[in-house]
Amino acid sequence: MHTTPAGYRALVRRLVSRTPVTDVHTHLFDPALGPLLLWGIDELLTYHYLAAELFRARPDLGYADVRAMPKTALADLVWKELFRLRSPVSEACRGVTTVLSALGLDPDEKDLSRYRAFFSRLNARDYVDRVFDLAGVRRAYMTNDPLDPQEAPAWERGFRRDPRFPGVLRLDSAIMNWPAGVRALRGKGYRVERALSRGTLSEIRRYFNEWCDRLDARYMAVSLPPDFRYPDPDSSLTRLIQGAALPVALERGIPAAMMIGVRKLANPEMGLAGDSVGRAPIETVEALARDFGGIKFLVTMLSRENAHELCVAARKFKNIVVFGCWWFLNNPSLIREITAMRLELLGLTFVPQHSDARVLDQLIYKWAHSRAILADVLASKYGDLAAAGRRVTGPEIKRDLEILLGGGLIEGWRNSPGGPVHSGTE
Ligand code: FIX
Ligand code: ZN
Repeated sequence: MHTTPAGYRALVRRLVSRTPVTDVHTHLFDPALGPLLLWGIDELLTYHYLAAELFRARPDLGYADVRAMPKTALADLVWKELFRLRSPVSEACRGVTTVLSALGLDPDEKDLSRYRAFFSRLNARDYVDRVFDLAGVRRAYMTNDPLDPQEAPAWERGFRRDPRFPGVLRLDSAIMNWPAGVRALRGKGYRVERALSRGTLSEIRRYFNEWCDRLDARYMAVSLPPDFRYPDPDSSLTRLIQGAALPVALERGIPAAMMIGVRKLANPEMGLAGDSVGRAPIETVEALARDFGGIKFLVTMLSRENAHELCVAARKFKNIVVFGCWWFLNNPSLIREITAMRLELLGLTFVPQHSDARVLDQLIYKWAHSRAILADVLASKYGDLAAAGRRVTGPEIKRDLEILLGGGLIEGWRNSPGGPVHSGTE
């Protein structure tokens, strides 16, 4: 009978492994979007997490030299430096090892030739089925940017959707560093000016609405720097969020996702790998939740300290849904700490993890690793409950896991039109 943490651990691990996951934030794409969906050994090894670790191992390498390398040459170098000359103990390295083993490959080949031969025999659509099955993923929300010239044409032509890839409208390219987005928005036919007039805010709302329709967007998302403030009448970003993004989220009844604490290009030489972290004032999150009570805010924060403060904010505001252990927090030691903290402060009312996968195969490791930790932490909580005289049964655990992993906290919630809405328009 599982009445101790150890007793529960085997049961919970088994049930977690069988619970299909809704992955609420990835950079994966519907296979119909062709080359945008990255997969295979060379993409795995040139993931920006591993690029950053390559420079740690080989500080003599020039940033520009590495940027100029062909993808296969870079993958060969990463494999040699991080997997052959050193044990692949980092989370990103261990992840590749987990993927290779899950695919039935020897994860300790001396070079990439056998892996490349294996992947050369696969096609994207079949491989999506195989990875989703191995990872136990039911749906993987995309990150869609209509202002990305590589992505927009397929959406404008239209294509048959794979329901496993729900759309998400990403706002960064339109509203960050205003007026940087003006040219791209005008190029899409939106009559926006540099000044954030009523007319420009109205056109940006039209852009959001038209593309939420086209994407069937389940939510809108933006990543925000640690110095983002609300209220802040002097900030274009704040005015764009307040006057365009949030009114559209409210009228459409979809959540607004805020991913807070990223300092873009702290080292510009490293591109995607050059972003860093900063602690943000939790007061900003609380003020938005308070002033836009009819909107559900999906929030994840990048700094470890903010992870605790966000749990407290979520206790104060029912329209905050905390999700994932984002990016630099997506490491076993921190996932364990943050998940325990969330269960203790929020019960089952949070989304424990998202993969942030950029390469399809990563779903396998990101979910295998996170499932194991979630199971252990939950088992210890069920053991604590048993010690308090309350045994939790298998069916109850299955129910709890569906709540945590099934996506219900994101989907199926219509913003209640109630609550004060400061539209923010002039
Ligand atoms: O803003 C985001 O969606 C971040 O997750 C990415 O920009 C980041 O590069 C990433 O993939 C982290 O895991
Ligand atoms: Zn992301």
